[in-house]
Amino acid sequence: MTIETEKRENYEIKDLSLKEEGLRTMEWAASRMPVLQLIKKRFEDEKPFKGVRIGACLHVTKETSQLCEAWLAGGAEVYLCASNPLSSQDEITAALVSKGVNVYAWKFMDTEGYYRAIANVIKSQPHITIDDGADLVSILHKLKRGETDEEIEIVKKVLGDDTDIIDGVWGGAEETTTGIIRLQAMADDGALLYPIMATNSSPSKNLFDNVYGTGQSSIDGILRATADLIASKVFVIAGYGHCGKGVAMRAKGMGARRVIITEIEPHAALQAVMEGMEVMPMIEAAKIADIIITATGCKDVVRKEHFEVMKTNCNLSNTGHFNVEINIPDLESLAVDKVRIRPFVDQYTLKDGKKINLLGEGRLINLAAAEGHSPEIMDTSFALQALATEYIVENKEQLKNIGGNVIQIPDDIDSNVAYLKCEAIGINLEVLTPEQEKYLSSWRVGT
Ligand code: RBV
Repeated sequence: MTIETEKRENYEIKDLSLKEEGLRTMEWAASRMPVLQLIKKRFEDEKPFKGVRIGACLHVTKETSQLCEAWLAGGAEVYLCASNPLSSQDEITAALVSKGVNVYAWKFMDTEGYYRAIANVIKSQPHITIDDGADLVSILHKLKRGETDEEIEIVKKVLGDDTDIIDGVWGGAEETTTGIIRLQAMADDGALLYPIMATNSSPSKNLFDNVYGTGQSSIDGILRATADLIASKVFVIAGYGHCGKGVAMRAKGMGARRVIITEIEPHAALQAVMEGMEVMPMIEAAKIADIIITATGCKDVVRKEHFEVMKTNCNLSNTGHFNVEINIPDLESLAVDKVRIRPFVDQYTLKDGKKINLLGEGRLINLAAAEGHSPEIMDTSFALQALATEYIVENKEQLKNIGGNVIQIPDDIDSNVAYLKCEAIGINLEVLTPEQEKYLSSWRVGT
């Protein structure tokens, strides 16, 4: 089904009249994102983005609206498209248009709409790209390489022959693990054409956003989709990276009877066991699961052989960036019937009458059925993104020499974000005495 949109040169969104609701929600988010507000205030005074065009492909949420406001305060022209077809909040898109952001995003975009939106951001000839999953970077590079596929065909309908835009880009930043993996693979192949700051690799991002953000918002997504009880259930999590750890911790806290992890990596598997969880292959876990959630960044984690052994009424979801972790074509091929039971639940009936519930079309459940991570978490993630953007402007000449590499946000920027967050939420730290500093820095001082 194609959603009807409202279109102008500077936006394509669902409904401009949702603006007031969006503005109220933006205020709600602002009051929970103190670090970003501090940065916004400084940007307002210093105007680091005067004359700078920022092209961003992010989940268009109330939290992202605050990052956009910080960029606007700094004098930027901002072009924003969705990084997932299901994650945009339509009231926020309307409010952002009223603030002067060029927005191309709506909830339930189809493939055509999704790539048309990316094309509109590319058309602005951004100096800086901000990605969540690397779709914007990927399309820019495909255009440069002169490749054609279904996505590029859609993009070209917007751009015409004017496709050589990448040369004007100074640098970019990437929000998520999956994006970093894609970009690092490009860099290793010599295919990446400009430097990208790995926001996701900063401790102030992945120690909090990926663990506690994903932990809470994924459970929130499952609950909003199903309203099922978690206590007493067998809860299976594929992957025990930062995201899997967060989900497992919260599933345990909600009273799941068994929390089971599937892993390919021995350290992660051992960590899970030490935390009191079970570890087993998916083919075993699938037989007993009430709820399965994938958090691996890999494809086909749940596939035909697993659907075949599942219990009836198993709830299946994904919190990884792309909808490839659950093999949906396999599920479709086994099913004799499919019914949308609730807004984010598709119930598949298999030949033997067994029911399998796919949540949020296998797209990241926290953003499809819920609202993504809470503002308190995105405060630090987007503070880093704001500062990464400023870093790119300040260092654009040096970045030319770095070329197509994935680079870290400098440590001092990262720790400053963490210090500011502590201050904002009233956490007082110890301070080293001069003797302690000396002790820690000198190898001459004995034990
Ligand atoms: N994420 N954004 C939000 N509320 O805007 N919630 C989650 C939001 C990001 C998060 O940083 C993660 O790395 C990425 O979405 C996964 O696509």
